[in-house]
Amino acid sequence: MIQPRVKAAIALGSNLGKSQQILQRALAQLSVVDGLVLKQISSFYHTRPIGPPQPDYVNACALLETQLSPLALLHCLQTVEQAFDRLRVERWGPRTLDLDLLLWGNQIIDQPDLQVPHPRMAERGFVLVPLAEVFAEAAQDWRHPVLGVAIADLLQP
Ligand code: ROI
Repeated sequence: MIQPRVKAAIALGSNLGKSQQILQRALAQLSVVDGLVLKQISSFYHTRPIGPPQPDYVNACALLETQLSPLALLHCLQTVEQAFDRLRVERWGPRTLDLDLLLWGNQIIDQPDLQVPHPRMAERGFVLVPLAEVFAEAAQDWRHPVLGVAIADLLQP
């Protein structure tokens, strides 16, 4: 059965290894996944770490159209993370590659292994700034399904 295409948004982050290259290669891997089309990629942002002291991050966001279910998309993101030997020593510590599913259409999902919208996205500048960039280009009408506001408005003080 052909599934309809749903808009989804992901966040990318890295602060171990050649972070910029890692994000570029992760995006290249995602671009060849069946049932997934990369529609928009933000600029890469150098950001100060939130959490324990560690190297600065490179962060970005991407808008996708996907025929994958939320869980299938999550597994796909995890597979790409593993391909980069995702190394994460501690929960809030440095990592080679972090791929987070932020939004999947307007769905609200609250399962032990998957929460969408991502529960901490609205308070993280390193997510909201790149996300607002891709939304301004391609998804102005899309609102945070829980908070009911446009992504750009989450950035307001
Ligand atoms: N800090 C920044 N700047 N960027 C991240 O991607 C990031 N990811 C994390 C924590 C440790 C919360 N801090 C971060 O998981």
